[in-house]
Amino acid sequence: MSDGIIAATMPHATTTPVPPPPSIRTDWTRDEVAALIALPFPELLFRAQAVHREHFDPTEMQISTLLSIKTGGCPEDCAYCPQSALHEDGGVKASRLMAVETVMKEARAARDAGAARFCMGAAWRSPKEHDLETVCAMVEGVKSLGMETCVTLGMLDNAQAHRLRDAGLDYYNHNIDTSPEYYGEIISTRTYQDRLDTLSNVRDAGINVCCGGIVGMGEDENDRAGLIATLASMPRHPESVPINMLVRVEGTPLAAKDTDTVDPIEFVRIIAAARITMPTSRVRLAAGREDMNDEAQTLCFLAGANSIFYGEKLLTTPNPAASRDMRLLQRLGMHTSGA
Ligand code: SAM
Ligand code: DTB
Ligand code: SF4
Repeated sequence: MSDGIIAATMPHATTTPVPPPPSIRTDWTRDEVAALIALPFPELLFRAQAVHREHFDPTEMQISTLLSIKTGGCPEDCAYCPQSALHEDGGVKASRLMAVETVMKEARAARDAGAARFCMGAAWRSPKEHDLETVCAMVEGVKSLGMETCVTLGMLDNAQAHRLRDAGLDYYNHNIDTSPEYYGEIISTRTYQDRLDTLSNVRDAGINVCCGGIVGMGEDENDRAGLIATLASMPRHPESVPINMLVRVEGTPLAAKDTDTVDPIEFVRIIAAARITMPTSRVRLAAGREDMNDEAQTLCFLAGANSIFYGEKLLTTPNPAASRDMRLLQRLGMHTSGA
């Protein structure tokens, strides 16, 4: 009996692992990534652009719009996040899960403004039964508008991942945030392994993985190389890799911590390393663009970032106005894409 026949007769046949194409390496070491990041800048950018052009049109930008469908009051203690209920200085006000119709209205507006993907985020440790039901209805509704869907709801078990897959979910976002060593400085209420387990449940259910991290939390160069090496040595690379620059939000522990802001050139180096090591992934220049000038963002695009969050708000913090982004893409002779 062939493998195909065995897989077809098994429940959850989608769990059969699909190996990466032979040209895609999944064995990147931290030292190799650190060496890439440290290359002379012209050399690094040349390599990143060469890899980018092998797999993508370098003039094309994927755009996704975010919506916080359930804001604040989160029981996790992520030190960067304004939505944690555990930060003493409060943060954002907690709200209940939005109604499906409200989400649809926002999704329609995002579609009409040109977004191809709609990403819905909830400040949960993991979704509760009846909430997951509602999120599945949101996914079905947004898909019916012709958009790609992404949700980020915290930890998922295997059955929850399959329910979202059955609702037609395209992407699940769950970030590893930083290196395994630095992680404990940032979050204590869930482990790195918890995150990897959720990612493997998402992957096994056949949902595309969106997974990245944050730069600027006080981590060192070794941690940044560790973040990229961890992503690039996953058995299958995440299809989307958001690289966030920390947004310092008043009331969060990281806003109070005396850490240096990241040199924009150093940030571009991380983007380039992500592009070189994960050639077929969408590398997203995610949070932090509001504080970046057009020239720094342009360098990120030249280093291989080919996705952005689009619309004036991320989840709770500001993002550049759509008109500013469109003007920048026009100045660069770039255009937006579907997926
Ligand atoms: N609660 C869910 C979870 O953490 O899995 C989903 C939402 S959470 C806000 C999604 C991601 O946004 C985090 O993993 C983190 O990487 C990023 N993020 C949150 N706050 C941020 C900030 N202040 N600056 C940069 N990135 C941030
Ligand atoms: C990701 O990596 N970044 C997005 C999305 N995935 C969910 C979230 C950024 C949040 C920035 C802080 C805020 O707006 O609350
Ligand atoms: Fe909660 Fe997600 Fe914020 Fe962490 S990042 S506190 S899990 S909303």
